[in-house]
Formats: sequence, structure tokens, C-alpha cells
Amino acid sequence: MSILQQNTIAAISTPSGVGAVGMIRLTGKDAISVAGRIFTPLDQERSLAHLGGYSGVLGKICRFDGTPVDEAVAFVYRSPKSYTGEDVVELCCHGGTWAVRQVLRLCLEAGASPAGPGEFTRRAFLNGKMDLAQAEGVMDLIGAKGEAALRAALSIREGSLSRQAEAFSQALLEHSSHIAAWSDYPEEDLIPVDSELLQQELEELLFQLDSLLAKGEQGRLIREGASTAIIGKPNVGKSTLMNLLVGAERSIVTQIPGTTRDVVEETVTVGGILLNLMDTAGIRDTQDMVEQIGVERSLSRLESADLILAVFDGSDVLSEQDGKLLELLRGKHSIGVINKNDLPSRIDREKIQQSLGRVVEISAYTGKGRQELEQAILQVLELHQVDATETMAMGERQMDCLRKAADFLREAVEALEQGITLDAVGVCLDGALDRLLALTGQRVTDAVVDQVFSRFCVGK
Ligand SMILES: Nc1nc2c(ncn2[C@@H]2O[C@H](COP(=O)(O)OP(=O)(O)OP(=O)(O)O)[C@@H](O)[C@H]2O)c(=O)[nH]1
Ligand SMILES: [Mg+2]
Repeated sequence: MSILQQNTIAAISTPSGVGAVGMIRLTGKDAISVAGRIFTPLDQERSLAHLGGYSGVLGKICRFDGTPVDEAVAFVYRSPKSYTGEDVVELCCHGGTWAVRQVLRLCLEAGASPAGPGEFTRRAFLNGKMDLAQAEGVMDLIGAKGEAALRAALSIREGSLSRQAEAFSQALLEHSSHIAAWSDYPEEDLIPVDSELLQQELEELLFQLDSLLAKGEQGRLIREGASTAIIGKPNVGKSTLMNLLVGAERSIVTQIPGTTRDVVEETVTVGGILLNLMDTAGIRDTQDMVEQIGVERSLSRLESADLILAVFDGSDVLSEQDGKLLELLRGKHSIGVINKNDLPSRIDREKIQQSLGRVVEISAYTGKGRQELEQAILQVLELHQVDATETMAMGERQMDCLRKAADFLREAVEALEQGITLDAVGVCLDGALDRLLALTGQRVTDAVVDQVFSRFCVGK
């Protein structure tokens, strides 16, 4: 691996605010000497310049006039065995906002430049320490808000997606070069391209690519959380259910119908899966202007949510309003939640069951039935038996590359079906290959790389 050691940059890598430890990281060809100018080891024999890679030493950060700023432990990593591939120094000092900023300032005065967003990871990418998809995995790891999202991000960070993209690229490259050789040098002694066999093999590849995209859809729910709207007519206990799932008094609950007017949002995790919960205004015909707007918002959430918890009052008979709701829910991912099961039941459970397919009885008031509801949520989202490391929780850019690769491949298969020249098939295969190489960053414009790293925080 050839490592390009660039100018030295520095940044605070820990979050701003008071903490036990604050870390300032430097990378670049002069990282060790720049840090050495402000860091004095307690043991004079162990200066940074003489430390081997992966070693740490206790010492003091001092200004150039010798005044001490803080105690610190300095860790040295020597190129190429570091996160960026360059020489790296991590100065771990006390985590006060003032102390860390002083240390960063001294690093800059000693010769480092301030790092831009994601610049450490960008250098790791440029030095071949990770590909672009893996770099995005780093970002997802940092952003993960639940166990499943974390495991999925780690899997991408470790290269699961890259390996699959690589396998697809390899297969496409073989087909494409065979076609190119066959059409460019027909007089040579080459194995002829068997169109029928080629079509079969490309169809198989397309099938695998489409399966990967389907996993990506599931992965999106794991990554970003499933938007889950709690919907129903007024007073059925939507807000009480919201509060039960959140474990706090998030929404106002009263016995007056029409209490909730706006969408109240909160995130919770269920079985390691993130849910973006939305408590909404009870749906009914109303003359109250504020409530009307609330109802419109409920309806729009009903349209856009990944999952709907349709709440009914089990202690009452199904009303016309409930019937309308069942109509609205046709064809949507929803669970019928029959609430207030601490009271005698009067509701027609069968009707809801028939209409929505899945029904859970619960008392949002006492919490009885909560586990069954959580199980049902995971089942409807098809995440109850999901192995997060297998889901391919891809970001939009990654999904876009795969979608475009699949489109090109589909075109290639169609061209073969219609007996169009092999040249045209080759062009489609090259198009697909191009998208797969963009996914891993092997063939990608600077603008795309800039865009990927602009999402990172400074210091990563
Ligand atoms: N017995 C019983 N009462 C409940 C239960 N859940 C909610 N309630 C009561 O039902 C009434 C309405 O509850 P909310 O949670 O405000 O109902 P909502 O669906 O949010 O109502 P709106 O915001 O007006 O649409 C309150 O008096 C709650 O205490 C339950 O499981 N059992
Ligand atoms: Mg409410």
C-alpha cells in the first residue's frame, strides 16, 4: 500500500462540552514533530520522536514559553499502521472546554492546520485504508441510535457491502471483457460468446442485485427507524399509548375528545429497532379550525408512515368513524390496537381482524398487552427475525448506485432478449460496472467524495 503523507491537520475529536477526557487528534507527515513541540513527557527518555507506533506516554502540554496548560497522555501511531495511514498523534487531556481548545490552538501554532469535516476518514479513504462505502459505514456507526442500526453499520464498516459490490463488479468485468474481445478480434481463436448462456448468467446476477436492494429497503428501517403513526378517532387512548411506549408523560391525556391537536413525536427502541413514534389528533369531522388542521396532519401521517398503529376503544362498539378509518388503512402496514381491555369488551374484534389482518388487545392504562404489541410491530415490519449484519443498511447514495447498476443490467438482459448486437450489451454492462465502482469509490468524482465527507463531523 503506498501511503501519501500530507500536510499535518489537527482537530478536537471528542464532543464539545465538559467531559472526563478530551482528545485532540493530529495526522500528517509532521504530526509527531508538531505534537512534540507542545508535549513534554514526564520521562525525558520517552520523547514522541523516539516512541514506536501504538504506544502512549504521560506528560504535560506546555505553551512555548513553558507555562503548563494541562496534563495529557499522548498516543503515537506510525504510518502506515494508523487510522489515516499517516503518522497520527492523539493527545488525551482533561475534557474541559477551555483546556481542549487551548491544546488545539497550540497544535495550530506549532504548525498544524485545522481539519475539515471528515478529513481524517477522507485521508483513510485516499490512502486505501477503507473504501467509500466503508467510510460511510463509519458515519453510520457514529449516528446509530439503536442496537440493530449499530450492528448493521459495523457490518458495512467491516466491508460486507464492499465485498458484495466487488463480487458483482468482477462478474460484470469478465462478461464485458469477453464481449469486447470477441467483437474486437473476431479472427482470434476466442471462445465465442454464447448469447443464451450470457443472458442466463446476467439474469442470475440481476436477481442477486435485486435481492440486495430488497435487503436495503429493510436496512433503511433499521438505519433511520420506522416512522410509526398512532391513529384513531378521538378519546380512544392514542396519547396514553404513546406515553406507555415512550415511558414518560410525553402527550397530554384528558377525558375530553380532541385533546391532541398537533403531531407529537418521540423516538423509542423496540427489540433494538428504532421507531419514530407520532401521536396524532383524533380523526373526526369537526368545525373547530385548529382541530381540523390537526386532523389533516393525522391523515397526511397516515399516508406517509411506514407503520400505523390504528387504535380503537375496546369498551365501545365500532362507530362509523372507526369504519372510515378501516377503509383508509386498506393496503397499509397497520396493526389494529384494541385499547382499554381493562374494561368490559364491546367491540367487534372480528371486523378489525378481517380488515387489518393483525390485532392486538392492550390496556394503555395498565400496560397489559404491551409485549404482544411490540412483537406485532416487529413482525409487521418483518424485522422480528432479522440479522442486522445481513440487512445491508445502506445509505441513499449506496442504494442509488445499486439501483442504477440494476437498471443497466436489466437493459443488458432486454438487449439480449431482443437480439440487439453484443456491442450494445457490452455498453450496458460497462454502465452497471461504473455504478458499482462508484459505490466503493474506485471510480468516483471529487464532487461525490466531497459530498460524502461533508456529512462527517470535524475530528472524525
Ligand atoms: N380504562 C382505560 N382508560 C383509558 C385507557 N387508555 C386511555 N384511557 C382514557 O381514555 C381517555 C382518553 O385518552 P387519551 O390518551 O387522551 O386519548 P386520545 O386518543 O389521545 O384522544 P384525543 O387526543 O382527544 O384524540 C383518558 O381519560 C384516558 O385516561 C385504557 O387503557 N383503559
Ligand atoms: Mg391524544
